[in-house]
Amino acid sequence: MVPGSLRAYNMKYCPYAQRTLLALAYKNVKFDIVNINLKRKPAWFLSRTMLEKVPVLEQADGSIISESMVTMDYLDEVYPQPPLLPQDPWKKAEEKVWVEIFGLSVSKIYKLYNTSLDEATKDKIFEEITQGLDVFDKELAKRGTKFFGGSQPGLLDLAIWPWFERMPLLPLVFHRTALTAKQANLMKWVSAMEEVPAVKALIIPAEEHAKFRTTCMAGEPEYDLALKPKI
Ligand SMILES: N[C@@H](CCC(=O)N[C@@H](CS)C(=O)NCC(=O)O)C(=O)O
Repeated sequence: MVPGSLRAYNMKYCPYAQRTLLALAYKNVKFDIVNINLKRKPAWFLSRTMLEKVPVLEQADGSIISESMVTMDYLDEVYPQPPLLPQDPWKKAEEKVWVEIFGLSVSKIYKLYNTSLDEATKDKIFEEITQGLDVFDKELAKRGTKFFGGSQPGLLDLAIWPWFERMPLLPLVFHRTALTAKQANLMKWVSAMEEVPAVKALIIPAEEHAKFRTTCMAGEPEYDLALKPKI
């Protein structure tokens, strides 16, 4: 590994790992990526992390940290520009609370991919996701800013983006949608996020996300999908 650079252990389609990559890219930190097959985790990976999940961030001395929010926090401390969090400790904490709220609402989207769900349960999950989106739409209106972080994206923007990148999967996989014109502030926010260079650099097209999800639902996740020849 290049001295002074970082290594991100990743799974290409993992929204949590994408948080770490977004923070690295946003702060222009040098890093390389090692993708892990999560279904057959290599022994060398398991021997290095007790949490057995991606993302994992490694520095040149071989020491590691895990958990997406921990890695984002670390990166924000060590590479303060551009900042992800406000200076004020209370406001900092509030932003992290919002990430938790997101975790309990919109990120429930993943429950939908359980193939044994009946239609009524799917309806209920869609309703919960919509309610969660409404909460974030209102919060953005209350803040009156382009991004949750203000005129530039902050921690909350980058931490929740991966789920919005995957929102266009819903029509592709379930033929229905959760984010609609009703959440006009969020719709505008999505367009603004799509123009952020770090977001642009890491974006994966909805069709590829959908293909990956389909392989997961079939029981054999295809982690190297994008490497397969298109024949
Ligand atoms: N709380 C963790 C969640 C990370 C997570 O769930 N990662 C998934 C992939 S998206 C994982 O590595 N799962 C391990 C497995 O599938 O065995 C974080 O925020 O980093």
